[in-house]
Amino acid sequence: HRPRLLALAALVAVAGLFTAALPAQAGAAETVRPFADEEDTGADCPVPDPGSTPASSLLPDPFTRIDGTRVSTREDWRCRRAEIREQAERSVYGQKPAPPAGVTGTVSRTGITVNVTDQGRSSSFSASVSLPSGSGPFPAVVVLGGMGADTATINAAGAAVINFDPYAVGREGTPRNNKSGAFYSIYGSNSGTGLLMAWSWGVSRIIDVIEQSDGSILRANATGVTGCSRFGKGAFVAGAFDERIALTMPIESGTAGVPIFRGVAQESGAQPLSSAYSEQPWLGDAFGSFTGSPANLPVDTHQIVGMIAPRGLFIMENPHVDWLGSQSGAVGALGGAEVYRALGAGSNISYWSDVQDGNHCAVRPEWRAPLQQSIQAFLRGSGSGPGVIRVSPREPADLSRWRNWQTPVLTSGGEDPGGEDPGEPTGACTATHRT
Ligand code: MCU
Repeated sequence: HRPRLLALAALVAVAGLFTAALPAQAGAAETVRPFADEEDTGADCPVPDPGSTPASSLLPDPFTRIDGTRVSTREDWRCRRAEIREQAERSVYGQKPAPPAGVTGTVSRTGITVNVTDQGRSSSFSASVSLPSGSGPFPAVVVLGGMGADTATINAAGAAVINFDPYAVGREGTPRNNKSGAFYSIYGSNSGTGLLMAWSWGVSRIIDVIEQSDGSILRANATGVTGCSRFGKGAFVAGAFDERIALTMPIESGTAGVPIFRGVAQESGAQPLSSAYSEQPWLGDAFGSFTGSPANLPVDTHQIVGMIAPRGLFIMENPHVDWLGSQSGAVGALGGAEVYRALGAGSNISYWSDVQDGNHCAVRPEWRAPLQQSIQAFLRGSGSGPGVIRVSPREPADLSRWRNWQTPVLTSGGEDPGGEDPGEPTGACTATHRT
């Protein structure tokens, strides 16, 4: 039986390589799917009532379920992710409603219109489109809020840019009990859901419209999302809460974005949790009871990174502005990268904070090549992602100081794991390349 076993092992290994590299749905045996057809593949998972979780100043173990057992296979991640999703909605961002009863709209070469009906109410918004040269159909990157995203490079890489104004679905400058925008017109101005989740809902509804279109202009199943600063927070949440998004690229997102909550609370100069909570209703109302005690949070942002795994993710941070908490950003990325490694998709996540220009939301030459490579790999199906963790020596990060759990070796379908070996944990790390 040995040669057959070897052949099988080789096949599994090759399949593993392909899934890590290709955004398209590969063979039936695949377990690592770089994106899904559904917004939430874990909607059917049983999620027990978490009750109250014990306080911990360290990062919660992403691999331990609410009932205390640990995940052991890659397939287990789908329902473990559903638990994290539920906890994150309850304590951090507020509820993202299930897909609405009705979504209609249009896709043209210059714009997208979206009409949503749910719970007997309706609202609409639109976004403009700028296509790359060529005939298409094209993959697309939803750019939240315009600033900081290198739209010229996105177009040059062959992807359309969808310019989405998040304020159309969730305005800033309102009190928490009188939120407004297309999301709140449907779900209520006193909804406890924060703006970041409302924005993420807007991105999901744009994807619904692309899916319904005839596919002649924009390809369904080839959508990315990006944005800088407050819109980096939004891009991060959008990618985490819609599994159809194949590539997530948050830029300089700061507190309420990628940086771990437990970290920004201690990082000198970083925006305090209470400040991010009160500056705008970005986070859900429920987060108000955690601003002074992040140790009580049942989740932290490394698990939100884990919700994106194994899909394409490129986290960009600026270590020159203390307010942005990039050290905590690196810990969020490194902690979440452990989920990618466990799923055999370690090269699908990249982190890059080693940049020269200190200006917040500058368009940076250092990010051009990895951005282009990410679009090629995750939206166009050619080659693999950059797979680089490049932490600025200005803001070195040490994951080991933040965790007391180890990353399990997850099995897949009863076979040997087909992807890459988890290898050594990434600890203190400056300018480490991983491929
Ligand atoms: C990094 O994102 C925010 C930050 O949280 C705010 O405190 C600051 O006012 O604005 C940043 C931003 O969105 O800059 C454009």
